[in-house]
Amino acid sequence: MVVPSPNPAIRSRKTQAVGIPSVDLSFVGPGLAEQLARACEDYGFFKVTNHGVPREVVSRVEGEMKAFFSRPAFEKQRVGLAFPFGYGCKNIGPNGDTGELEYLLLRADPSSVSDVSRTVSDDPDGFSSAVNNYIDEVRELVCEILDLLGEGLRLLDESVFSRLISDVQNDSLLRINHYPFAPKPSSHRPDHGRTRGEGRVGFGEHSDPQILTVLRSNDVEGLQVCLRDGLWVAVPPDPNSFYVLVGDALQAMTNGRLRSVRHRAMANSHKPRMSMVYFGAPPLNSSISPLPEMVSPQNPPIYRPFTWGDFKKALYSLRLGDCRLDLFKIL
Ligand code: GA4
Repeated sequence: MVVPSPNPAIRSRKTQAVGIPSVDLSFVGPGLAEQLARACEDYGFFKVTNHGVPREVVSRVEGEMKAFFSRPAFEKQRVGLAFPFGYGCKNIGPNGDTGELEYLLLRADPSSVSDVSRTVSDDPDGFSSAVNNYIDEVRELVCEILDLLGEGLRLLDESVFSRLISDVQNDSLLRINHYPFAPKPSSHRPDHGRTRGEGRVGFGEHSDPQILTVLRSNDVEGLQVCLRDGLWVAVPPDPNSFYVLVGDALQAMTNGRLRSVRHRAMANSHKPRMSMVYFGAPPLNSSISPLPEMVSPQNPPIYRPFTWGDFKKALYSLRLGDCRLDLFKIL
């Protein structure tokens, strides 16, 4: 299904049914790496099936998070308010962005998970092991995808992306978003926080700053992605699969050959939605610059080199929907 964009210029375009690419990781044979690289280039977004992450690992962490979000507000707030890590309700980031959601945002490392578990759960060891197992599995999945991408892009060093995520100092994050069901407002009320009568925005339009994002949601719709031609597409939920999104850092490293995908989440009016999002990020001191294979006299570097730490500083000074890579463009 294609959803009209809130941007009138885009809205007026003819919409058409668009399929979202799907990559079966159990496929053994030639062409898998190329198929995956093409999905990243053409869509910046794809679905992964037969990903190898055990169902029990997913359902355990999902159970822990359901229990967490069903606690009274004062108990959830014991984690500490998200500045940027901790429990957040409606406020996103430090610069005034808001959405119809509550969330838990954690560093994806065992010591941060264990700190949080002590305040959120009656069984901290159970909580920690559920979250850490999930993080280990999705990190492995991200590295497998990035190695295939390196192969599909025919890089000299195929592991150049995955090494950044498997580095012990990686700055990856885990975000669990809970979108409580938001009843449709009656038609005579003003259209606050909505995209022209299309429902309320759960999490506004943005791209992810990191290298690669892996997202899993329950069976409730809400995620929408913006394709290269400006069409917004509703992504059908599939709790048995993961969705993969290209981030800004990967766009910079591929000198714009891959582009980070803009996406948003709408609040569902019938059922609560929960998504678990792993953001694969490099260590803070890693240099992010266009790879030599992506640069030629015809394709001069678009971005000046920066460290992941520099980029983080920039993104926390901007709004959610801003195109932060523009700050690093060579003019
Ligand atoms: C968007 C992607 C991730 O959810 C996130 C977000 C972060 C936050 O919630 O703290 C930011 C946002 C995200 C980019 C701009 C800044 C920072 C909120 C915000 C307004 C965790 C991330 O890494 O960048």
